[in-house]
Amino acid sequence: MSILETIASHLERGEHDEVRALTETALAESIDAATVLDEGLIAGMQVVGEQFRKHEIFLPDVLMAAKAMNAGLEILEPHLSAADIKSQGKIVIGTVKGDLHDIGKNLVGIMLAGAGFDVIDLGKDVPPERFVDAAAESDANVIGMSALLTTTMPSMKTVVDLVKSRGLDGSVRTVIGGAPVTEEYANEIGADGYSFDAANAVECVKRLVEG
Ligand code: B1M
Repeated sequence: MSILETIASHLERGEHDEVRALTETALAESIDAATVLDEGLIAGMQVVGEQFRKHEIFLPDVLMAAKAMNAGLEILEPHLSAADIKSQGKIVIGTVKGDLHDIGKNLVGIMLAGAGFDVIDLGKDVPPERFVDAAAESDANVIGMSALLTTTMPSMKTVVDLVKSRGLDGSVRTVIGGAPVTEEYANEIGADGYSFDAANAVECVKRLVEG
């Protein structure tokens, strides 16, 4: 078993100390941080999601896996972010109201900060008004929303509608993402952009800021 497969399998078992230590070892062995993320941490979390869907594991197991994922992400973060880059723009980001899934949103924030954006992270379970107020107060160029539950996706439309009704749609763009979210849904609700993963989110936000 490769070290990346070993990281994935410890993550599946929620063994955060092992995930942290092996993530450090992988970096010390000069494995690229993005590869450790994709083929170790995210690969393990995909298995967890599938097992949870089939009722082979339960919520506490998923929580342990999430803790292990965060332990690995903490080690990777400085390697995914780059310092001293001229600001590319400002983005307010958060997980929408009713939704507590923040691992993907955190990853998107890390990658955007690494690409030189000022990231204002509102956290999770963020009410629609809070996204729009924060963008207006901070003069942000973009609002980024994450949703992992089909039941919380409609909150994204509320935010898009609020941006329009407050007349901010000339200056503030909206981008959405998260496992159940699709490009079709983004078009349907009138969001300006959609991204399927964190790296793609950077490209999308750059395009929106450049106009
Ligand atoms: Co929950 N959960 N969960 N969960 N959970 C899912 C989402 C689920 C698909 C599992 C399943 O059934 N297979 C399912 C949703 C079903 C649905 O709605 N269709 C589900 C459920 C049902 C629930 C609960 C309702 C369970 C319950 O209580 N009975 C509950 C809801 C709580 C709530 O939010 N109100 C719940 C709870 C939890 C935990 C708290 C235990 C934990 C979250 C911990 C945390 O985030 N701090 C958890 C987890 C970990 C998952 C799975 C297993 C993994 C999610 C994850 O972190 N993936 C998930 C299964 C799955 O997604 N396969 C599942 C790794 C992460 C890197 O990927 O978040 O997709 P992801 O982010 C990606 C892209 O989507 C994209 O980029 C990221 C990086 O590439 N992206 C963006 C994300 N946001 C973006 C924003 C952008 C652009 C791209 O622009 C702004």
